[in-house]
Amino acid sequence: MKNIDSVNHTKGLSVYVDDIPVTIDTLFGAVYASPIAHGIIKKINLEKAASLPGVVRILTATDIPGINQIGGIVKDEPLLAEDMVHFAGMPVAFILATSDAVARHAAQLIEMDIEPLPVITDPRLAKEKNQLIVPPRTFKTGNTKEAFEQCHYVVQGTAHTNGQEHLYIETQGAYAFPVEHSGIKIYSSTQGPTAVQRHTADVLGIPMHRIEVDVTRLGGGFGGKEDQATAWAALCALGAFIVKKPVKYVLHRMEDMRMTGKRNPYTADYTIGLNKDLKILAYEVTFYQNAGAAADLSPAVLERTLFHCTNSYYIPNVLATAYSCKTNLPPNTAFRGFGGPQGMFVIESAIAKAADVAGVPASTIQEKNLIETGDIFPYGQKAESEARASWSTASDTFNFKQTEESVIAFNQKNKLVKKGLSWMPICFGISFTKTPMNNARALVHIYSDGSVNISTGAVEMGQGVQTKMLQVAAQVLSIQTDRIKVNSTNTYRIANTSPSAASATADLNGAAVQIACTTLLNRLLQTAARLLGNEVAPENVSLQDEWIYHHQNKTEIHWKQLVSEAFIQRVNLSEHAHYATPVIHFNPSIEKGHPFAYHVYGIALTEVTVDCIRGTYTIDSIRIVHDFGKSMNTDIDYGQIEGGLVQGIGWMTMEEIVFDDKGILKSNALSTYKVPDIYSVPATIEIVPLLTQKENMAILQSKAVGEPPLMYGIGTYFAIRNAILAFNPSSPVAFDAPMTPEKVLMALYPHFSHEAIS
Ligand code: LUZ
Ligand code: MOS
Repeated sequence: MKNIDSVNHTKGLSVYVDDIPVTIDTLFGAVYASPIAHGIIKKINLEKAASLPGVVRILTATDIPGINQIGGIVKDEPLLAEDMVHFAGMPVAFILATSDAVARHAAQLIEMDIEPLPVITDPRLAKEKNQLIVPPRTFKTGNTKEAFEQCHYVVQGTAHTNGQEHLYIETQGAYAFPVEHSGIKIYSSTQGPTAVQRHTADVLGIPMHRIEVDVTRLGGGFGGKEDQATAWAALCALGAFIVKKPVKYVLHRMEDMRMTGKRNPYTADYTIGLNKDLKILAYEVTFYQNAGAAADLSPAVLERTLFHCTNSYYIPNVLATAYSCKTNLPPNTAFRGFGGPQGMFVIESAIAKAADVAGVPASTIQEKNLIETGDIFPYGQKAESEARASWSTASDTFNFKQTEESVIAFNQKNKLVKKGLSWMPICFGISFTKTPMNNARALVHIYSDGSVNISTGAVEMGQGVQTKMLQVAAQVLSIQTDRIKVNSTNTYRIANTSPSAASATADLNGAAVQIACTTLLNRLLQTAARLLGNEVAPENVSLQDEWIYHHQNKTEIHWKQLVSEAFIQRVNLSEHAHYATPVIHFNPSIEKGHPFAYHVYGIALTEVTVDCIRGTYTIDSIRIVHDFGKSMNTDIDYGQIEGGLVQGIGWMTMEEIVFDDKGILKSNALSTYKVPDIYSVPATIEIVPLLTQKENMAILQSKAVGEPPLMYGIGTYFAIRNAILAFNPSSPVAFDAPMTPEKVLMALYPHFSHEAIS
């Protein structure tokens, strides 16, 4: 089935926040944000800005009727700065004006007297000063100290990954309307309508039931709108609440880049120990997460890093500690993979370094240590592993041996152009790591004309979740897809939603749709049995392609007639259903449990070519074997793999976030922050499904696909590294992503200093 949005997207008819028709009395908002990263506010001068014609009102923290707080996990994040600023870009005031241009002009006229305080941008320094967001976490299994003593190879090192800008095509934004009885209706570009509702209620000091949040779709989220859509929505709501007029604020790209958090950068120290046979016996790792100036989702991201620190390998002795470090950067946040990629980069670095020391290709160590079904992850869950199946399918399908030999032959023939290969297995746990978040609801109405309307907590952000919701309903009810409409996501129809995140949205909401539709179907089958006569038992009646069957005989009763009869017989044609993932649990006091419904596996084989004069590179091919379970929509799922892969490549190679030591973002526009484009994607992307037909807890057996493929992109880093080593085997190539062309050049010619090259 095609994505239900594809035609309107192509025609430009799909509606985003900025496309909602603007009412004539709408006011436009603009944020005045702190120009410096850390300081004490002495004085704010609003006079010049306030006197600009068209400025209606300027709101500061003192105007907030409820509490000035939007922190989710930790209450450490004011909506508007009070007496301190903690990062450059921190909102201080919100201007309401009659036009967008006037509001932004006024923001430039605000003056602030700030006493600067020392700025910390380095997480290790923050840790030294004991500036932690939450207490550290440690996952432990076996005894690493004893295990290292039995190791033939013990290798230590450090690895760093930088942040990543979400760069959703649609920037953050909201449009809030005052409604009667002091209520507010908010259109928000958010992955978490309930988070917007709850925090806005807190800020306005009113109950949640007065706040309706409505989301039709997002032009991308990638985690950046899981928690960080809240501020703009709450500010618009605050304006609408106080001035009693609609308020709209859609951020410009540079405002968005400057004021919002990004993927958490990490730096880590590792020690890995292997025996003579290259079995990994022990792994110790310490992660320093750069959280930025407030907790936001960083504590949960930190947790997912620990869950993924051994990727798809079985390691019997593990000691992994993670620190969430508070720095003066915009609060970092969820980003596709949510700490998993950061953890996986470190184990892959450790394996690559161990391979250098042992004088074998990394793939030898990777293959020997793949996790098997029955092995226990460091957090206590037993694996249902597809790691080896993925590896061997890829090895056969993509001719590992031959590819390796052709790369060696190429490198022998060519002096100034080198190829590199890498294998990147992935293993990603599906479920929110916070067990209570794994639930969802659906509301399904069948109207008397036989048309169906579905509401769930799922937010469409381009990932095709609404298409999947529709498919689930069509399959259970056995009706044509064009009889079904999926509604916007709205907190008045569906309450207490978890954000659309963790790759789990289709699983959770789809299961709720499945339950609701099954209940409705059973009611209708009882109606059909009554229609067919006294002797007919409902168990012998079924609905197939819109027709009622009795035993396997088609009857004269069509869906539309059945619904119409049910309506006349006063059968309930609406159903609200709740789903909570069974089985999962986790005990953080011992850091053990069964946190994931299942894992998604796969492997990518990456081949790159490096120009050893210029340091530039091209990705020749990426060949993937991916564990889809049984994909319910291959168009959508292949699209997720291609998109995730390219986003992962961007993070690993070209996307370079630069803050100066004063905490000011230098890469603050698309002219200084490079994302992959059509010229930089691999010439060949091949995706092969792993054919397993096992039971799993995914919706219609179709495993979650949103985040896992991003981590295939990590392979590109190691393929480039191998090409560099083919040119200069003694290069001390650092494990320091992204591997930009500049870094490649330095690594090819390490005897030149930075100064000599520039
Ligand atoms: N968000 C969240 C996530 O709140 N918890 C998670 O475990 C998670 N995982 C991936 C992406 N977003
Ligand atoms: Mo996400 S990183 O699943 O919002």
